[in-house]
Amino acid sequence: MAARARVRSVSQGISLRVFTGKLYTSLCVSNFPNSSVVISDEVSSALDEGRGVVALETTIVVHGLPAPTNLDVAASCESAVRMSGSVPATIGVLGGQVIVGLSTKQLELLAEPSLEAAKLSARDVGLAVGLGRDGATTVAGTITVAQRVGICVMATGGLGGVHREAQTSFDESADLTALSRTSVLVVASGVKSILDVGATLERLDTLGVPVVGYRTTQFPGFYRSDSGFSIDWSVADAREAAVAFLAHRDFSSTGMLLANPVAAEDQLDGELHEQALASAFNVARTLGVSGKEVTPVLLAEFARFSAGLSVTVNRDLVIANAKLAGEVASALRTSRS
Ligand code: PSU
Ligand code: MN
Repeated sequence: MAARARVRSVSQGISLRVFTGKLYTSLCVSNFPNSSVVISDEVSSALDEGRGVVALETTIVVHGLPAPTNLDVAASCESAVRMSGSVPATIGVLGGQVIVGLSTKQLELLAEPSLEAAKLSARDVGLAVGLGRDGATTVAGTITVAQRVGICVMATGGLGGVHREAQTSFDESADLTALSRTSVLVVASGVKSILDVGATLERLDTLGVPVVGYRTTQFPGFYRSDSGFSIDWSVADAREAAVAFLAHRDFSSTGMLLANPVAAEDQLDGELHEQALASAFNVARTLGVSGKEVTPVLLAEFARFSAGLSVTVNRDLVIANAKLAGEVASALRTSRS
């Protein structure tokens, strides 16, 4: 206790000097006092009152969708959550502060290209805080922050996963491993169709993350309603999803993927999807991108090739996911009591 207290007071004015020897070890196990998570008043009172809260990510806004659609989609997702009776908590990092419940102005700032906000996965959030940076959080980054502040539902478009040719590139999104250790229910339209869907489902199995279809036993295909892969579980409504997640939490510390397919009438045409996919892979190969740039480059080429149709589908599905997440968050509240 005394050692901890001492470390805290010493590290108030932290300098590189403290990252040595014994002190370093103690610091690692103590709460870093300079760490900062700011929760907006609205989100904070919702959490206090036990209302439904839905975490929303910012990578899709900053790196996934083109301007000006990106900010419209973010606002529509927030409205969709509110219409479901829950409170949205859009998460990002500004000047080293993790903000849970970004205001419209803050989100605009984060999406400003000149800010060059980083793409923050789970492993990056602490570093962005420690080094005072700006960044948008991925699914992995967002659920890590969500769990830290007591939010257990999030919505996105498509989860990250195993990339095609991962056997040589080893490119597997940290969304998967983050979900395997973070007890958050993520609503998504499956995983992005740029990925190896079958391999991703196998990894989710290995990692102990349940995949539950919303009113379907076919795994959604992001821009398409059906990826062609079937899944074992499905729920009929938000209340069933909430009950299933609560029971899952009783036996496991992993998260859960609630897979919500885009409406059949809103999906991207099958042939156009195949052609856009081929073109996206070509562009990525020509540019020689790797790491965190792969997904944004593939999505951007999809948008260009389909003349914006993929963006419309992406918008429709992410808003529908935010709505469903809002319903689940509200149902969790009533199912608990
Ligand atoms: N869903 C979308 N568009 C996106 C993403 C999700 O409809 O851009 C983002 C999420 O932030 C997800 C990330 O975590 O893509 C995956 O990136 P990577 O493959 O580099 O892990
Ligand atoms: Mn990757």
